[in-house]
Amino acid sequence: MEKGNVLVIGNSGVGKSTLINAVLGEDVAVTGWGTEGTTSELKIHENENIPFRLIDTVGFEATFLKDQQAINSVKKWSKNCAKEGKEDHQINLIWFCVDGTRRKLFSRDLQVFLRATSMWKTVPIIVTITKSYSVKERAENIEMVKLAFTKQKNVSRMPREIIPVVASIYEIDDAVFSPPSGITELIEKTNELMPEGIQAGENDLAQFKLTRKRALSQTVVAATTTAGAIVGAVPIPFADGAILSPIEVAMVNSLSQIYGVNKDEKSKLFFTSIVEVGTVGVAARAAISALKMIPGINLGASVLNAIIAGSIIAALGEGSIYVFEQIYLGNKSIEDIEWMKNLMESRFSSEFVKKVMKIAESLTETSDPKTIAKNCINIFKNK
Ligand SMILES: Nc1nc2c(ncn2[C@@H]2O[C@H](COP(=O)(O)OP(=O)(O)OP(=O)(O)O)[C@@H](O)[C@H]2O)c(=O)[nH]1
Ligand SMILES: [Mg+2]
Repeated sequence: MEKGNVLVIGNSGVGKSTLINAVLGEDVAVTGWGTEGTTSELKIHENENIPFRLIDTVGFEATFLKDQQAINSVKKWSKNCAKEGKEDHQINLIWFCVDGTRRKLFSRDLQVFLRATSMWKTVPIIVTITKSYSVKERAENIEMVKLAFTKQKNVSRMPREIIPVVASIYEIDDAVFSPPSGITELIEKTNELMPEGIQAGENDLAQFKLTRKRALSQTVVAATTTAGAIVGAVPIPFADGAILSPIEVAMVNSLSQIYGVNKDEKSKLFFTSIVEVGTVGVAARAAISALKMIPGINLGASVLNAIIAGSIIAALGEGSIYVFEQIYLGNKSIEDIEWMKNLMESRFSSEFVKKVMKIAESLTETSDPKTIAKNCINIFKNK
């Protein structure tokens, strides 16, 4: 069976490492007070008795800078996991440790926690209230945690369980002590939620990758649109739409690489067709003549050409992002050329002309290519 990963996270000194040792039944994680016993880097612990791995993290501190370091270390680890071939290092469950003796879950702690784990949007959360020595206070502490989470309103981040624990015996004096408790319950609940956590971890990772790919792609489209607007602003008759095609080919190639769609013998036709749609004089000509017909628009040839060039590239780029995304997700393949052509052509239809006119209306005779490109990108961006 697949071994899931549990991220153990919370403020410094709450007892994360002590809890990990208690669950694994051996002293593997460094614990203690002060800098001596502090966990200074992310560490994975496991043994054959427990069907999941435990990831000990750097604790959050009361200062902004230290928090930032702790947040970044979790984020960096998560991002590393997103790299190809490391998918089994995803996070499947989170234990958010809250100190039961502190009796206050500051909303700040919760914000820091949510930020550090923001990549794992649907992974189940178990809140463990550590150092729950006082049996009397346990119910109150659970309420406190519930309330703080309810206030942040994000339903998918609500904890699935809130479990008070004592990880190791706590002696009040020679006769009075608080025995370990909650550990077996924590293990049981973790096992129970793990199948769902494995699914959620996969989904969150896939979603994260998709969001990253799209963001990266949009920077490529933005840069290419700017380049296109600059080239377009050079006063040459635009009918020579071919002038843009090297830039467009480069853009489409970069986008396909981001989505891992290879350019080979098999996909040749797909690639040539995608650029053809973008370089078609049809769309450009339609747009030019439409623009010339609007009364009151008098932008001059170079601004007009820059608008057309920027619009064609932005529309082609965003259309390509959508197309490659569908292929990456497995919904379509490079054999679906007709689908791609229809989709791209629809992006260059009357909608296109309307958008170009909207851009033209927001600009003036003296607008520079960068401003023009920015307007084009905003209008054509996939929502
Ligand atoms: N007796 C007792 N002591 C505990 C318990 N949990 C934590 N402690 C003590 O609290 C101190 C801090 O615990 P750690 O487990 O090192 O805390 P941590 O969250 O890993 O701290 P950082 O690594 O700095 O983030 C240690 O001295 C532990 O012995 C518990 O259940 N019982
Ligand atoms: Mg520690």
